[in-house]
Amino acid sequence: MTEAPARAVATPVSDADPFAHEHLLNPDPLHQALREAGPVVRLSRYDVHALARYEQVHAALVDWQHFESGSGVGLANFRHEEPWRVPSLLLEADPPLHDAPRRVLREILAPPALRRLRDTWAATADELVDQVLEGGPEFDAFTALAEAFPLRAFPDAVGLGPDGRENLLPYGNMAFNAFGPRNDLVAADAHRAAALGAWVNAQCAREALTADGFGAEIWAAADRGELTYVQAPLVVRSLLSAGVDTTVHGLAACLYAFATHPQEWQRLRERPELARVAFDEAVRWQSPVQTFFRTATTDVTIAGTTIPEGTKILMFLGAANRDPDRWSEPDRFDLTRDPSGQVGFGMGIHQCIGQHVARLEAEALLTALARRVESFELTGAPRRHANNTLRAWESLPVRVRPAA
Ligand code: 4MI
Repeated sequence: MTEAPARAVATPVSDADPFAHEHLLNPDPLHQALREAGPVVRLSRYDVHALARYEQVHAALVDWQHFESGSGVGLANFRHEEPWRVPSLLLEADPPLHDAPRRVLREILAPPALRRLRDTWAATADELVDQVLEGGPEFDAFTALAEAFPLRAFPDAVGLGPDGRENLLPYGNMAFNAFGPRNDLVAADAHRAAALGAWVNAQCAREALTADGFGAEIWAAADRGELTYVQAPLVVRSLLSAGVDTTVHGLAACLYAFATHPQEWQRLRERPELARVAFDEAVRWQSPVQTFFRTATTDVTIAGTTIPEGTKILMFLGAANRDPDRWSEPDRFDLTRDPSGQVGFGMGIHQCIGQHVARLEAEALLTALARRVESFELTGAPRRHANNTLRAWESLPVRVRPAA
């Protein structure tokens, strides 16, 4: 950290690259440094301002009038740069354009609408956990559970056809990399970007979707005039972009948390109704979505630093979720705390619309595990996967002691 020349306020400057592998794989030291540097930090590498404290991240998230999403929520500024795909009608839009797609999807993904999935997903989770445990007490909890469960549950709920589902995770990985700079991670997927994009877009067509899933409900909303027929496939695309990798890494965060906090696992086994709180606390503690950008709609002054109109602001959700000014013992995964207010799902008009789906998946998987697994522990070092936005995993080797 170095000091900028004294002006109204000396805004701290950092030349750190938050998208370097070092920080993506182990973000906590940089997060602490940025929080301690000040309420606003200029990142000289990218010529953007950054917020890492809870107070400022929260304030920016709820102030969509000054911090817009329509110019993109990644580093690329859609005012000057061509987006890599047609912008999302939800994520990369502001009121009033954002409102109709949001309203439609909110209804479709609201808790009452998800009730029909509860028993199905409980059975899917029981079956998966039985299968995994039949293979012996040692396995990779990331691939065998955190990846496998959402892939068994979510695509069917959307109404995807059987073919090509192996493209979902690579597409998500690519989409979340695309919010960052055009670094090595983006380059690594460049050769398949067109093919993955074409597959996903093809799945958004009405004909590609079953008659009984979220996808069909989006098209039905278009029939009722709540969306246009041009908007409908893009709203389906949002489900496919946001609905898989986020949940996979959120569940992985839970499994990692319990593998390293055996007392918390005992607490969950005694009170399985804590599964949902456990998921929210894991989302706070790990923040599967680490960062998003906004763009200043006017010159905005935060704590004495003026952010110029039209420039990007990087919000560190993961840093805000561990800000010691907001959370006591923030680095502890703790089922007795109240994690509500965490910003891992965002806050305000863009707050995650799929969070009830994710929580239901977590509830199904954790409850199934709590019945069958007395304890579990890591058998080796977990491996992270570098992604420009996600706090992602590659491997979580565990050994379990099955319940009697
Ligand atoms: C918060 S993650 C996410 C949300 C929405 C979309 C993608 C990612 C989208 O494409 O609408």
